[in-house]
Amino acid sequence: MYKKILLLLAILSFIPNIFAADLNSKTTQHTGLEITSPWARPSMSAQGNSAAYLAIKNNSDKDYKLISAAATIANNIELHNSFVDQTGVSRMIKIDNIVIPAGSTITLAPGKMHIMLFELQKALNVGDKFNLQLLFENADPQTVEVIVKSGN
Ligand SMILES: [Cu+2]
Repeated sequence: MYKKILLLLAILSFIPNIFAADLNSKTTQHTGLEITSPWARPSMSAQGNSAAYLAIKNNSDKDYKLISAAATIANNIELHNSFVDQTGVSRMIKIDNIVIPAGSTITLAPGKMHIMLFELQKALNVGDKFNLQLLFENADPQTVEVIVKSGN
């Protein structure tokens, strides 16, 4: 009986580690920035473009500003916002930064703000992963692993 309980406790003590590994999210304790669910669209070809999406949660009482992103898989990366023009055509525009206000979450998503990946070094296929570094004006850079998938 005791052996069974001990075994159960041993198994339970592993569970939080398993979940932590699966969460695919990163928190920097001292800044309180938490980046979740980074993903990118597949590209049509190498030299093509893609866009990366993720959510940034600011658990702190201070505003943070995302100023750029970097990845070895793309020669040129810009922060973009999407909008629909007067004729109903979807367009996107380069933006200088993305503010993540204290205590709130900013979600980069299709049709909204995104991280534009220009001039890819290699084609991005569903299931591929790459590292993306996020650079903040007032916080340490954070690197997240982005998974390539199709979706909205
Ligand atoms: Cu764009």
